[in-house]
Amino acid sequence: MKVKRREFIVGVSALAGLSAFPVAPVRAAAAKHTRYNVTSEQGKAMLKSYAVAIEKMVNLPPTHPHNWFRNAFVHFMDCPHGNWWFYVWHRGYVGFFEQTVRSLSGNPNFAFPYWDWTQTPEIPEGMFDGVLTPVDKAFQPYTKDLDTFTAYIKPTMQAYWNGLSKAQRQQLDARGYTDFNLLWNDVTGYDPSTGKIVPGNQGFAATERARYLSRDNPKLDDKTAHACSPDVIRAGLAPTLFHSPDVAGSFTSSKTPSHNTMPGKGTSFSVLEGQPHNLVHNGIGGVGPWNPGPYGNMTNFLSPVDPVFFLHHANMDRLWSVWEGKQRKQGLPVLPTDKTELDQLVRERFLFFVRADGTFVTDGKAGDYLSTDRFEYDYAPGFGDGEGMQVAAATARKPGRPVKGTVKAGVGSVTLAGAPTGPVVAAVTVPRSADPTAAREYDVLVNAPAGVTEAGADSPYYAGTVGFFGPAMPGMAHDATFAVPLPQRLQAMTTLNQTNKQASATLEFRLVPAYDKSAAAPAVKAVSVHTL
Ligand SMILES: [Cu+2]
Repeated sequence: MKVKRREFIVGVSALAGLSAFPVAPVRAAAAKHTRYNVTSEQGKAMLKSYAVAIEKMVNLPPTHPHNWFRNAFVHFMDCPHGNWWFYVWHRGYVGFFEQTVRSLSGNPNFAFPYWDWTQTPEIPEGMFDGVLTPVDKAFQPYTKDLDTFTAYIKPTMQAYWNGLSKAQRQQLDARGYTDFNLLWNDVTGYDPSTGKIVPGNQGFAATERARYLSRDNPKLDDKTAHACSPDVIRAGLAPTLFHSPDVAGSFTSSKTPSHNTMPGKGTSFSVLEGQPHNLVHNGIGGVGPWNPGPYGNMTNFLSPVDPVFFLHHANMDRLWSVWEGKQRKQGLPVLPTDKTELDQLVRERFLFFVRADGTFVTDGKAGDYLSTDRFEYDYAPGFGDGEGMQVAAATARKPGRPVKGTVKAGVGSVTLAGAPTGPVVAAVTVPRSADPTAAREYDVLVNAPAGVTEAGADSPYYAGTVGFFGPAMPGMAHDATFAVPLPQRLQAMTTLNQTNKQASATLEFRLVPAYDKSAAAPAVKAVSVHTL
C-alpha cells in the first residue's frame, strides 16, 4: 500500500513560544490511515465498509448515540457555518464519526474516501447503492413521512435535551434555540410568527425526496460545477492568511462571537465555504428544481442523514490540508499569528461530539482538532496538490489591497486599474430577506446590459452564484458577504486584461435570482474587489 508521507505537527498547547509559525513541522512519519479519492479502487472498497456501518446505525434504537439520525442531530445542533470554526469543527465531527464507522464496519483500516468534485463534478457512482443513498428503502421505516419521523425520534431528542449541561444550553441559546420547540421547528419548518410551515426550512426530508440528484441524473448543475472548477478552487486556496477581515483574502469565513453564530448575521463566506461547499449542499438537495422545498437532506442542517455529506466534507477538509501545505512551502503561518486571536480560535468549546465507544465529548475545544494527527489520517493526492507551485507563484507576490466600490440603486461598481496579476476575487454583500420563503441563491452578474435578467454558467456576464446553506431565520433580515472569484471568461476581465498600466475599467455588479425569474432582484449592499 502506498502511503503518502506527511509532516507530523505538534499540538497547539506546545506552541506558546512560537508566533511566526504557530504549527511547525517537527518530524516526518506516515499517517496510520489514508483517505483515498472515492473514484480509486481503495476508495470504492471503503464504501463497502461504510455501508455496513450505516446499516447498523440506521437500525440502532434512537436512544443510542450512534443511531444514524442522532448522529445527524449533532450537526443540526452544533455545526458552524459562515465562520472561521467551519473547518476545525467539521474535522472533529467527521473524525470521530470515521472512528465509529471503523469500529462498526469491522474494517480496522477504514478511512473516509473523499469526493473531489473538481475532478468529478457528479455524485460518485457507488453513492447510489443501497444505504449509501438516503432514498433507500432501509430508511423508509423511519423517514417515510414527518409524522413517522416525529413519533420515532422526537421523544428521545426531548429527553436528550432535558439532560444537557448548562454550557451546552448556553451554546444552543446562541443559535436561537432557547427551548426545545424552537429547535424542533427547524426539523418541521414551522414558523411560529405565521403559524405556517415554510417547506424550504424543513430539515426533515421524506425518504423518496431525501436526495434530488439520482443515478439517472447524477451531475452537479452547471453553476455548481463552476463553483467547483479549478479556477475557483485556486482562488480559494490563494489567500495567505487563515483569517482576514477582507473575506476575499481570507482562507476562512468571518470571525464571529461563537461557532454557533448563525449565517446571515453580518457573516461572510470565504471562497471555498461559500462557493463549492454551499452550492454542492444545495444542488444535491434540489435548490432550484425543487423550489420552494421541501428539499433533500443536503440542503438543511440534517444534511448528514445523506451519506454523501461525509465524502463532501472529507474533500473540504482535504482542501484545508492542501492550503496548509501551500502555506508551509512558502514559509507562511497556517494559523493566526496574533496570540489573542489564536486563543480566541482554539479555546472555543465543542461540546456535542460522540466517540466511537458511544460516550460524549463534553469537554472538547477547537484546539483539539487543528491537526489531522488527532485522528491519524492523511490524504491521497487530489485536485490542488499538483497546483502547489502554481499557487505559490501566484501568491509569492504581495497581494494588493482590496479596492472598495460604491453602490447606487442596487448596483455595485468598482474601478480597477491595469491588467490583474493574480486571481481577482470580489466580496459582494447580499441581503438575506426577512421573508423566509425568499430565494436562497442569487447569480452575480458583472457588466451585464440592462435588459439581461439571467445568465448561464458560460455567459460573459456570469461571475458566480451565491447561496445560503441552511434555513432562513423567520422575521430576521440579515446581510451576508460572499467572496466570488471573477472568471477569466467574463467580458469585464477580458477588457481588464487588455488594458495597459495606465488604463482602468469599471466593473458593475448586479444580483438576479438564480431560479425564480419572477422573484425580485435584491440590491447589492456593498462590493469590493481584491487581486490576490
Ligand atoms: Cu457542509
